[in-house]
Amino acid sequence: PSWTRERTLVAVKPDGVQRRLVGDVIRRFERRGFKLVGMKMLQAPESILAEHYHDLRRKPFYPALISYMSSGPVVAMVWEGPNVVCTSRAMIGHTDSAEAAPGTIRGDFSFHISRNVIHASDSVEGAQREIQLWFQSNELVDWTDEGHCSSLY
Ligand code: DGI
Repeated sequence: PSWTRERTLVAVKPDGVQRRLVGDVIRRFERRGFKLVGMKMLQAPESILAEHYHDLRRKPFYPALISYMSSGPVVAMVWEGPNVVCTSRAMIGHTDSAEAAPGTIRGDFSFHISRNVIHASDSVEGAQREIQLWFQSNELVDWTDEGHCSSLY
């Protein structure tokens, strides 16, 4: 492609799964034109969560964060496309739901930072690290639009 291939990790958190928001999240990323290259549902193990939130380990809310993230399965996804890291952050909205603009995922579905529905990597380097943490390389699928009618004309 003419852009350097960029990927990001998006995860619907346990509250998002329990509230049946997975489809809406996928719809928003597809509608934007991003390409889904990996997806799985899992009960996140403590080892992944500890690594994922390593930088927050000394924060007072850390134990509650880990317990929230363990309260049910998450749906982890890898999305690909130009500027996908930055655009995904704009699409999910501010970390603190109270600050999240309407139209963003958090701004539409959440009113509190402790139940903010979704995760998306906040930098290209962070995304690479998080994708490696959550996915094996054989769980990521390279595919092209060959079967779609737009490739026929
Ligand atoms: O990348 P984000 O998820 O937007 O934000 P982050 O990496 O700074 O924090 C990770 C998660 O930790 C965030 O989605 C919700 C939780 N968190 C962050 N700051 C606070 C918090 N939870 C509570 N209860 N209070 C906080 O101040």
